[in-house]
Amino acid sequence: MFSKILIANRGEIALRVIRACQEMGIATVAVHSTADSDAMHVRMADESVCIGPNSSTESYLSVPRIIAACEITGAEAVHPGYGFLSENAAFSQTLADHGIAFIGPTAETIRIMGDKITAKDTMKKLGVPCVPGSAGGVPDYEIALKVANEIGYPIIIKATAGGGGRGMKVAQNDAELEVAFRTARSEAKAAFGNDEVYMEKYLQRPRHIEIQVFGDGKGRAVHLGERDCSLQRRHQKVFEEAPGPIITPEQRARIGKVCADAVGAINYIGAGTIEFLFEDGEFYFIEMNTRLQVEHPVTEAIFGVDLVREQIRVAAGLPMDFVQEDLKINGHAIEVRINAEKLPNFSPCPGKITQYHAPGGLGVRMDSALYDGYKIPPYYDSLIGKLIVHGRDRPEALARLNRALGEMIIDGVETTAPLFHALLEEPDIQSGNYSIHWLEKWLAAKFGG
Ligand code: MV4
Repeated sequence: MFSKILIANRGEIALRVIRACQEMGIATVAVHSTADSDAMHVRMADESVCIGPNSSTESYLSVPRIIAACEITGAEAVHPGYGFLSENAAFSQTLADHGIAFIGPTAETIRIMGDKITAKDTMKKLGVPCVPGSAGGVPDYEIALKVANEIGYPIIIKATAGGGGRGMKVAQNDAELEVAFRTARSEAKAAFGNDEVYMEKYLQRPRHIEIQVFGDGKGRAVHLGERDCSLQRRHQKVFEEAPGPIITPEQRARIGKVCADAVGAINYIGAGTIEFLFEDGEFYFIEMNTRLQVEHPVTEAIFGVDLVREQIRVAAGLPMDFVQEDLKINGHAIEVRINAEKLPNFSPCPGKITQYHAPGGLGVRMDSALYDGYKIPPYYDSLIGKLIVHGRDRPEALARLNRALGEMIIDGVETTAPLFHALLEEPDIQSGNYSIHWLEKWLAAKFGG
C-alpha cells in the first residue's frame, strides 16, 4: 500500500480523498494555488505545497508543477478527484513515466473514452447497446444527408472530441441539417481544435441513467447499479438519486452485467461511469466517464462501500474488497448540489461565509470544504457543498432531504439551496416522474426565460 498520496484537487473532493487516506493510515499532501492558502483541504492534509497563482492553468492544471510537488514530498500516488486533470491521458502517462501511480485508469483507457467515436465503437463491440447513428465520423454534408435519411429525423450532431453536452446540434429535417452540420463542425473546431462530428438519432424525452462500474485492472469488474441524473440545467447536474426511480431490478441486473463485462474485458481499473439515455424501457450508451464522479456518494450510501478506498486499493495492486454477489442495494439516496450561485440565473456568487452550519443526524452526509469565515474565491467551480441523504425508501429520503435542508445554514453568499425546497413541493419530483428536460421547463415556467 502507498504510504503517501498527493491530492491534485481542491474543495470538497479533496477532503473526500483525504478522509479515505486518513482511515487507511496513508499520509496526505495537498497542493494549492495562492488563492487557496486558507482552504480547508490545505488545513486537513498532513502537508501542503503551493503550486502556483490563482489561475487553474498555472496551478491545479499544471502537470509539471504537480509532478514537482510529488518529488518534493515523496508522494507515491496522485488522486486527481474530478474535473481538472482527472481525465487527462497525458497526466496519467506522465505520472507513470515518473514512477508515480495515477489513481485512475491508464492513459490508453482515458484516451479511448475521451474520443467519443472510439468510445462508442469500443462499447458497441463489447455488446453495450448504443444510440443508432453514423458508423464513425461524418466528413461532409452530403454524407450527413445520407445518414440522416437512413436513421430518420430528428437527429443530433455531436463533436468527437466533445462530451458533457458541449457542441451538440439537433436537426428536424434536411433544411435544418445543413446549418446544424456546418455550425457543429465550426464550433467543434473552435472549442476542441478538432472538427470531427458524428450523428445519432435524437431521443426526445429520455432520462439520463448512468451505471457505476469498478474494475481491478486485471479483468475482474462489478457494477454498483445506476444513478438517475436527469435533473440538469445547461448540462450541469443539480439533483441525483440512486436507485433510479423507474429502473426495475431486472433492468438493473441486465444492463449492470453488460457494463461490468464490458469494463472487465478492457481490464478497466478503478471507478468509472457508463452514461446512458433511457427511453421506453431501453438503454442507449452515450459516453463513458473514466473518473470518480461528483455524485458518487449516492452509490456509496445505498451499497455501503467507500469508492475512494477501493480506488486506492486497486491502484496499489490490491484486489477489490467485494464481488458482485456482495453488492446489495439498501434503501434510497439523493444528492443535491449546493452552488454559490444566485437564483434565478445561477450567476456565480463568490464571497465570505459569515455563518456555516452543516445538517446532520441519521442518514445525512454533508460533503463540503466550507467553514465560518471562509472566503470563496471567484476563480474556480461554484460547487461549495453536496448534501446527501439516505433513507429506507424514496419517500423517507425525500422527507430527510427536506428536514436536512431546513437545518443547513450557509450565510454570506447566495446559494442554490432554496431551489431544492421548491423542487420538493413538486408532484413530479415526489413521484420521480421527470426526464432530462423537466428542470429547464420548470425553471422557465417559474422564473421565465
Ligand atoms: C443526446 C440526447 C438525445 N439524443 N443524444 C447531452 C450531454 C451529453 N452527454 C449527451 N447529451 C444528450 N445526448 C441523443 N442521441 C440528449 C442529450 C441531452 C441531455 C442528456 C443528458 C442529460 C441532459 C441533457 C440535456 C439536453 C440534451
